[in-house]
Amino acid sequence: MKDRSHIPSSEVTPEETFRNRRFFMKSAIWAGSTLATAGLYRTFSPRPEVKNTGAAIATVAEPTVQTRLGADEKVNSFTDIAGYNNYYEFSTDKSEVAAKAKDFVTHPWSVQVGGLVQKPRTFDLTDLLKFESVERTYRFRCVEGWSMVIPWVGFPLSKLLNQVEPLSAATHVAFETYYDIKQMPDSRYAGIDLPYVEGLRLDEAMHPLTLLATGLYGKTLPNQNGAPVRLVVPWKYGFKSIKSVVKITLMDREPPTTWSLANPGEYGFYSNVNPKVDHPRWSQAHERRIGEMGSRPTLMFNGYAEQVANLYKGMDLSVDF
Ligand SMILES: Nc1nc2c(c(=O)[nH]1)N[C@H]1C(S)=C(S)[C@@H](COP(=O)(O)O)O[C@H]1N2
Ligand SMILES: [Mo]
Repeated sequence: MKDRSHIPSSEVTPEETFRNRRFFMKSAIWAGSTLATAGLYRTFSPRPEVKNTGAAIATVAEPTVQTRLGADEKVNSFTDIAGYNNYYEFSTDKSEVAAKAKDFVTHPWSVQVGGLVQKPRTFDLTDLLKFESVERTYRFRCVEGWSMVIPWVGFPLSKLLNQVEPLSAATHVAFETYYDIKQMPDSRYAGIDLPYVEGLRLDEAMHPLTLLATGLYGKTLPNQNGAPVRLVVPWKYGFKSIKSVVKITLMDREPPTTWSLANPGEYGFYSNVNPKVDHPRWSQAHERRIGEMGSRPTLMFNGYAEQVANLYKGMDLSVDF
């Protein structure tokens, strides 16, 4: 982490503490399938005590709730997560993104939220860090066929959307990534139109699993993972989880999305993880978990069917892919 001075110490968890915390998290399980329950996220393991080990560690505020939704699967290492990245603005080579994004300026930063809302508002980074932070360990499945398990830190997107009060006409949410060719010189080789844009239906955006992440592994989000704030939608292919967000716009129609603009036959708006709907050029039935040998079966909705399948009732997911 080059500079975390913009992150209040209350937001920073030392890795040491984080590792101890893993212990507690093991016992934390997804408490049920009914997401409508208010306060659901409070039913997990109690906040563990933070021991000051004497190192340069402030007594930090833990994310208030830790939830493991990667079942008992092994969490990927920080090195895996921060060293193997898709971020085409910086490089199309996964192993080069980290180095090329190293000096990306992520502060000051603001996210402009508008469109069909009662109270349009620009949130700067300090505003975003005021949302109560939670830690969520999610499976993450790239459309290319690899996956990881990632301990994100962030807050439900719904909390931000509720503050701007979507109008009843709003049905969708559009997202846009920061773009500056000077800071992202290799973006001229990206082969996609930039800025990178993504979108969700409003009910998907409001779903409690949908996060705005500001960290991972208890630390400030690395630039290569989409600092300072990125979307995480764990039941969809990774490209829906748009990085370094600067704009969120409520709309009354499906917004354009980068990969479906680039190749509509291969990438749809929904892009739900679905082992039964193959990519035109490869099967989606299995995936390679980074750090594992061989392959494992891909799960419907990436293993979150119980939580999200109801969003797609009545839809033909091979048509609305
Ligand atoms: N702005 C932007 N967001 C992006 C991408 C990108 O190239 N640009 N790549 C997507 C893809 S394909 C994946 S798999 C994930 C990768 O996230 P990670 O590097 O944190 O694992 O980010 C997604 N978000
Ligand atoms: Mo991806």
